[in-house]
Amino acid sequence: MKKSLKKVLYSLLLFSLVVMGTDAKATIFSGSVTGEWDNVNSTNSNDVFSILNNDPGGVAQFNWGTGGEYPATSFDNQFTFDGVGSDPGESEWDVEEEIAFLLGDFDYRNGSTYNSTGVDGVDLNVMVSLSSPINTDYSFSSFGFSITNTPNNTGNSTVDGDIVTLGNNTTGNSFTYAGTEYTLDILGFSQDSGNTFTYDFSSPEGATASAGLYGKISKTGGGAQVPEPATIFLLGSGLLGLFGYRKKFWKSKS
Ligand SMILES: [Ca+2]
Ligand SMILES: [Ca+2]
Ligand SMILES: [Ca+2]
Repeated sequence: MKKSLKKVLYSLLLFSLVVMGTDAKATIFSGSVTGEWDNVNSTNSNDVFSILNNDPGGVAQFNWGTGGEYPATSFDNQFTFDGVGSDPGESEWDVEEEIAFLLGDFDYRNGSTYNSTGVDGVDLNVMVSLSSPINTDYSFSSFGFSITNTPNNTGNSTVDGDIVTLGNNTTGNSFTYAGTEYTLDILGFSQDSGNTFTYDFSSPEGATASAGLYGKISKTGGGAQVPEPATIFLLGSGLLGLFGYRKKFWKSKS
């Protein structure tokens, strides 16, 4: 009886060690991102806006309105996006699947403006270039940014602040590597280095609010559930502990 239990424990331990040794490593992806503003949603013929897409070497910029309304801000409204690894000498992103990573830095300068009442949104096209494990460019479809311009009538720049919302109907974009289909999903904005995400945030009148835009690469459809090495290690050490305990127990009894 004791021997057979020992045998079972030994085989379980051996099995866990073998599985641990052959466990498929998660793929590590690296590359760079550039962004481009596109497709302004403007519903008023008096609207004033412009796009300057210069992310490789600079930033992609979308401006709207004419500054000067309140509280004495001379500047207009501005979105900028600066993709990770988009500029010469800038480090690329480097991440395993299923882990959130920074796509780029987004700034929202909220001017107090005229001539922008009908500017309701703009699209951000995110181009992700993979440099490893494959060298390919993927152009991902547009992610819609909605703009809520609130009236400036309280005199409080925070209460009067305007809101930017990332369309939460953004669908993931797929690519294939080594016969496996992966999806890049946009997780949203984060203002705490990726700990929490939100689809919207506001910028007070006359101020600039910044956030990171984060994404995640996952196997499409979840893929096969491979146990994490850490889980197997715990299982292995648990068995070791159990085996050690049994050994000690038998010893003291004999
Ligand atoms: Ca750039
Ligand atoms: Ca404003
Ligand atoms: Ca406002």
